[in-house]
Amino acid sequence: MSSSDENEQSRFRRRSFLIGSGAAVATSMFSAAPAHASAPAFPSGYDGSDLWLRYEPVADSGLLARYRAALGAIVVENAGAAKVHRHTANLSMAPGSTEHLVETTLEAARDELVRGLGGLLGRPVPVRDGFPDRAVVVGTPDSSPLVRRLVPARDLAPLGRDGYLIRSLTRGGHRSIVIAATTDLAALYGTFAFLRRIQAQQPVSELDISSVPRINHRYLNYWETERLYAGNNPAGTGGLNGENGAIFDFTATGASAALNLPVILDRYLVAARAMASLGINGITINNVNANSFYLTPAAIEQEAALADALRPYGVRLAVSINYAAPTDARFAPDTLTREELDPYSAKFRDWWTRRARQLQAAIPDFMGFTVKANSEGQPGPQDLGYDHGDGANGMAAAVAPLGMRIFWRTFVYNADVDADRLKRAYLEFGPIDEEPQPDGTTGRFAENVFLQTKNGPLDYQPREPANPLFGRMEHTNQAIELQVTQEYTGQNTMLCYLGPLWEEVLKSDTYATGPDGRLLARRLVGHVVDGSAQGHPDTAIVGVANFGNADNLTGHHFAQANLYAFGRLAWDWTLDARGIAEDWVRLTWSNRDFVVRTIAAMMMGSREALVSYQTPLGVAHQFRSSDHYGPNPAERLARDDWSPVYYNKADTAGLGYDRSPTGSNFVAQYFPVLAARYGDIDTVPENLLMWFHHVPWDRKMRTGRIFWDELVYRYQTGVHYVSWLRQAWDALEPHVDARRFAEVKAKLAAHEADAGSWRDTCVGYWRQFSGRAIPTDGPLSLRIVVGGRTIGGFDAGAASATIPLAAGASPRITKVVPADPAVRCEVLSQAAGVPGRAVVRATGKSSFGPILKDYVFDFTR
Ligand code: BDP
Repeated sequence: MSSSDENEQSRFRRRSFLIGSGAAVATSMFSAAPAHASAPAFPSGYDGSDLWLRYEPVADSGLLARYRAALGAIVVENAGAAKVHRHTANLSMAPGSTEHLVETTLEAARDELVRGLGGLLGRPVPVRDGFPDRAVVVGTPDSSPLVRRLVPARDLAPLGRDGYLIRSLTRGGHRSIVIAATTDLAALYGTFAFLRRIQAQQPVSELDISSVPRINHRYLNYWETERLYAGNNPAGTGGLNGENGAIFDFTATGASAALNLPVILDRYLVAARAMASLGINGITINNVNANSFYLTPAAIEQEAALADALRPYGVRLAVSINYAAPTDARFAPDTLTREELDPYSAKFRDWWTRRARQLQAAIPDFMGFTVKANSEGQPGPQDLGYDHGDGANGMAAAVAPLGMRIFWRTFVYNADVDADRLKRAYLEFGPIDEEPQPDGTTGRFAENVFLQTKNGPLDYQPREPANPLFGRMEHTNQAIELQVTQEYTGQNTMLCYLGPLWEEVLKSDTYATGPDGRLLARRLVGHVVDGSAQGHPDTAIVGVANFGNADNLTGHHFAQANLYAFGRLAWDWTLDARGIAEDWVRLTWSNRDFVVRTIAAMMMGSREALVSYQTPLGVAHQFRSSDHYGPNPAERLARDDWSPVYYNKADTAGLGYDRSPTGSNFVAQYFPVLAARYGDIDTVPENLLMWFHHVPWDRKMRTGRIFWDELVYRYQTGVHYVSWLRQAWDALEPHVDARRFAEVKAKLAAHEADAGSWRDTCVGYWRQFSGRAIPTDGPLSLRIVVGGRTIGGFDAGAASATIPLAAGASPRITKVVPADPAVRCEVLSQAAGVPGRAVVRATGKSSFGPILKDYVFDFTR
């Protein structure tokens, strides 16, 4: 490391030390960027298309030398031997592609090492036979005699099918690193984990790592037609050149017509590598409001080609289906009438068995079907008088002989069931789970049925309590469904890192009890999902994914972090969101401490800030119905339970939905400890207050403020955080490649404006009911002294404040006094005369991170 490099490093260390240390935070965040900043880690035009699989040379020369000394060769014995199934005879990449197809999983591992080590070490690392010194050896006891020799079988047994170990070994004077597993796929997982270490500049000596996923099925649900914020048309979800914005092309037209599957595009393989790097092992390729096109013979051929390309990476395919697909004319003459959709009938089951067989003939490892039935207008068994158990089991019976599964979604809310939408799913599914069976067992759902349940009881809101189904469905396999695509969390405009949201739900205590009525020892939502709470043998986690055909594949550079975090949590839900964020920053932006800490800090507060300026204190679903992006608390739709007013229940008494025992009594669906906690307005966590209670405007809150003031305070704080985000990002300019810097900067500007609109729209609407003035004692409120006069009471939501001055009075601000002494103030500019404008910056800290506001004062006579 050169001495100027060292200076750089220590300066960054000092600066980053300031982050997170009380009042100093603000200073470090808006101080000017270092004058002689070092080069960003990536080329200036880099578009983000490698996701976190970026292998730029290690910049730290000392570290680079150590890596080069330790990693001299790649040994993957018999890499080409275990060819995966290929259906499509002439499977090929589009002309001009840069990625390439592989035929085995070990080839994928080998090629990733060649690419990764070659890139990171800045010179090729050769692939060798035999056992050269300083080798990275990858394989299984079946594929590799060397691995068999180096790793005792008893060390591999606990890894199961998906776990891997990474070990430094010295044998016969040879130093090596062995990445071993019992399956080729797990060896590939280990390979990615090893590369991740080097990307994050961690040591590669004396390694003794093993890792086993906690959940068996780690899937994406890819919604090609809905809530896709990652298309290459930046104006929205759409595509360009005949593509629709989705990652997979099935029906592109015009300029892209020649690129439809079975042609394989680079981005499919980038996605496949990215999924494998996280251990994601399946993808349902179409939206849950399913188009039966995906079951037609022509589509199945295309799907088979896609499956062929993804198979070496261990990513299996599933399809979402429409329950009434058998009535679809596209299958004529093999169609059923509506009356024949009886889930117990042989006709119905045989129809699905035929479809599943066609799929399996082309895709031998096809996983099964995802089903949204009797939900939001989708057909289902209830149309014929059957329940969800009948429907799910009918389909399950049709595919069970083929080894497939049914993922039946619990996102149902039939208004006839109960007035409170949140109660409906459990009222429908709970009794089926509890039903005594003729054979003496309990629960009617078949073994190859997974109930797929959203994390919260409503619909992917920025904050929800955990769905009461977790823990309550003792007798049924249950998958948790998280939304990675940011439908309600800022879409492709707002920077919102969802790691903290998922960590919060996975680590929520269900207070579930066992048959003896005692609290279970392991009872977090994560334990329910990983099967350890209630002994479920099969387990699954599903992320509604955000891949699109934008250059960076996710629309917002920071949306990549959500896919990354989902994958890491799917593998190990006990990881913490901050650690995942830091890893991602190292892989995606830079290893410099200053950058890592600043970006991780930006990410960590971003979700809480979004809750704060969108739906603070538990007021849910205030999104305008047209796009679920902006606010519309006044909206009243034909369907009651789609309407913001149904959720906010604003009136002159207060705000929020009473689900306590004297209200809808939704709380009773939770286990007793939670039911009592949520049911009492004095014990419910304040961040869920309005989920469970209609809160009087003057209720005293824990801060001492009344509810109305606290509400407004929260909206202000959230917006102030976004203002801080912009400043924090600006300070990173010298360290971040130019194109991505500019793209994020532009998004943050829109983000700040839109956050302000959420605050203003909602506060303005609530005010009609509270009848109270907007409080001016926000978190960054201040007074200024001008010409000996002290002036205060500024509305933090206003763009500027106009201050009339007496004739001859100077507009000079001589003093700024923050209401909170911990807030730091700085006069950024004084007015040169009258009329004239001055700007004062206030910076402080909220419970979720730094906050900032630039007060603009217009002086007039
Ligand atoms: C809602 C989405 C809608 C989905 C639905 C679902 O707005 O596009 O179809 O969830 O999960 O949030 O079925």
